[in-house]
Amino acid sequence: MTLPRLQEASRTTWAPQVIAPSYLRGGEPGVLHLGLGAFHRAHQALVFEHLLSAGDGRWGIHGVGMTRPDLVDCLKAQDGLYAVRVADAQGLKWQVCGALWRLSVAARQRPEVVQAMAHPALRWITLTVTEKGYSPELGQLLADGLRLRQAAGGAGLTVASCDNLRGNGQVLQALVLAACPDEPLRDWIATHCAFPCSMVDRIVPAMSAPIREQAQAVLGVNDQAALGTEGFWEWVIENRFADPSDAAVLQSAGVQVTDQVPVYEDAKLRMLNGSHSAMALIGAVTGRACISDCIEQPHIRDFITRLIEREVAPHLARSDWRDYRDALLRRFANPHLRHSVHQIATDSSLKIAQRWPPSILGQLQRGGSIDHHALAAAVWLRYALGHAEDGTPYAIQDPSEALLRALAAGQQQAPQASVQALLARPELWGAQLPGQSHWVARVTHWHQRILEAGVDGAIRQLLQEIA
Ligand code: CS2
Repeated sequence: MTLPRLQEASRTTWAPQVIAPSYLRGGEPGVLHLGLGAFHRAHQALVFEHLLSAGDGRWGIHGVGMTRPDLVDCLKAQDGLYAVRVADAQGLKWQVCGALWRLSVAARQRPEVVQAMAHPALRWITLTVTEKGYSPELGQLLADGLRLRQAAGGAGLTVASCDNLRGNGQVLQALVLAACPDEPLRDWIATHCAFPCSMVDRIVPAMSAPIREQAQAVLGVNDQAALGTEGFWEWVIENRFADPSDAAVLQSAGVQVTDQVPVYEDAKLRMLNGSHSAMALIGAVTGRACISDCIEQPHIRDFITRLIEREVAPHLARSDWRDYRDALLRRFANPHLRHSVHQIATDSSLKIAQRWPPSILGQLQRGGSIDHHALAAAVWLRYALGHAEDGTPYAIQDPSEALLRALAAGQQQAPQASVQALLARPELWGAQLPGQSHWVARVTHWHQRILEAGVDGAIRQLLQEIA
């Protein structure tokens, strides 16, 4: 039997336990979102959905896919609707999100996206374009839109980067200002627009066939854009808005508005994302498919716990980091998520510099252990060979794939030279870490252990040897 597609027209057939939009959808969106990946749809879109459901119609989203038309076409065929399964030890629920009111693809409809930035109803632009999206082209797209808005005499906008980059608001503002050719536009942006920094947190695996099948079974309709996520979410945003009254509105939906974003950002990037990158590489090389498959191994759990406690936490200002750690270990173990290690290992060359070096540098400065991060870095070199320890090949999806493969190729014959070549690259590690001899020595040490005993063997040795 072919089921009807998830659409407004099939509403009457949705299963009754599904949480559905209860407000009138449509009209002019107040938010333009760039980067329509799974994360946005299961995080901010649901915050805006909450506000829309509470009767504030200013938060409808014009969702813009940056390059891939397939997802946008799929969502268009579903009137912008998609289901989200929220599942963890606290329970399981399904929600259909109605916040996407309009859809475009930037690569296909650039003029439409630029025009949208000038519409009087627009109040916010949000972005989840991933680490590699912060290109001059992105700056130009925003600068072109803001120029049109300025020319039309429009009000300023809040432009919020929500990617896993340190100081993401400042990074974005600098990119936009660099793309503005003239002083008056730069002045207008500086005076009227706000670029708050944000820390966003929710584990949202990429779309998958099992979730689509479950959506079909539970909802009774065919949803090709269904997503799974966890109950936990945090959005901590800097108190810097084009319209200051937005602070209270966001707070009413559970968003934390603060001047302390770096405190949360550092903890999240180094504890969650830093552990994620380490486990992703370990899992890929040892043939474990998901983060939960890694963390359920006692030696990996101990390794990650110690990495956080010994090498990350001493450099954090987030005073409740222990609670965050406990929550994280539970979140990693969530059996519903099936969060693929290869998804997280994607673009490691851009992610790791945000996630590991601040802890390593902090530890070097205070003379503390760097062995957990050193072992993780050694696993990265092993990962770059492109096959697991049992010989199964995997794809390396990374803009630096060729470089990584070249650095990794000689590691059996000339291990020390390979480690040194990997660690010498400032584009992978930032400016300060390359050349730190103790760091090079420890990565060389753990790399040798990996060659001799495999990744699991090396982790067990570390746990035994470093009390
Ligand atoms: C992950 C993040 O793919 C990755 O690099 O570390 O997407 C992570 O799941 C989120 O930042 C959680 O908030």
